Amino acid sequence: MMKTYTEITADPNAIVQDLLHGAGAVKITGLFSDQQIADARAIVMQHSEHDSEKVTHFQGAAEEASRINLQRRVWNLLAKGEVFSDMAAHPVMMDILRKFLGTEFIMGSIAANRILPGGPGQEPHVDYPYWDFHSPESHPVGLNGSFPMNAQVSVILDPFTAESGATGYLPGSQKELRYPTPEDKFFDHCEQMTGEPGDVVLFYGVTWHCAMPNRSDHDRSAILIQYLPKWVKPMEDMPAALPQSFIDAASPEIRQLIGLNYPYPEVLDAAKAGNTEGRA
Ligand SMILES: O=C(O)CCC(=O)C(=O)O
Ligand SMILES: [Fe+2]
Repeated sequence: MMKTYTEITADPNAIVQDLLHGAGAVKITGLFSDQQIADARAIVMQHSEHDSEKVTHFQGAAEEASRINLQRRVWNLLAKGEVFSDMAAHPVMMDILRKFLGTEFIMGSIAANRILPGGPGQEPHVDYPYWDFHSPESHPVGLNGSFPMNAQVSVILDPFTAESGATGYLPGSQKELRYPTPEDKFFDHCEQMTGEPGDVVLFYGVTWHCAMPNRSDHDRSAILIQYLPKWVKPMEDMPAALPQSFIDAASPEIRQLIGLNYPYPEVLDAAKAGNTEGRA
């Protein structure tokens, strides 16, 4: 069972322990105002009303393919409203993530997942950069979950209930880095990350999880933010997708998050002698 923290009680060290050795997920309340949630939700709804062809993933069984247009993504949210920069760089989250992923961590993606009434759930999975861990041989030998290369944040925009398809997850499954198999009977054992609009769930992405089917009569949207250590290749190419005016005006935190502080890969032949501070 995941623990709940408030903005005031959030102790980064305790949360890091919960992510690594406890349930693998925590809920934090009180980070966002009703206005911020309403703004974010309106933008997500507007951008997903007629645009269901965007890439999505973990789409579930073939028989659900006909309903896949009921699960909709909105990518590159930093470009779509200032509220998403406030969400990405919330100081309470930044503090926890510095402890979990190292002080110079980055953001790999900020997108919305909207599941309309009747929309299908996903297959249980682990998240990027482990999401092809069904082929462990494509990763370095001995890789395990003892140190994190991912943290996931869901900012909940609609009531997340058992009925509406709150994210399902198996507490403790982050302790062994592997994909769930049919024998694990994920759906018999999973709990759900239920919450109210404005609640935040922070989880370690090697925890088995998936969106569940939306059997309610209302939309079920969340902002999904992926954070990574500085040296993991991000999933969304944010510097390429954002206008130059956004980059010029970005705060130090947003510059860090979109990867502008970490120079590699770099053409080192062209690097100026005076520029080599910190390199071997
Ligand atoms: O929307 C959700 O509940 C979870 C989505 C998810 O896990 C994913 O797309 O990787
Ligand atoms: Fe996921």
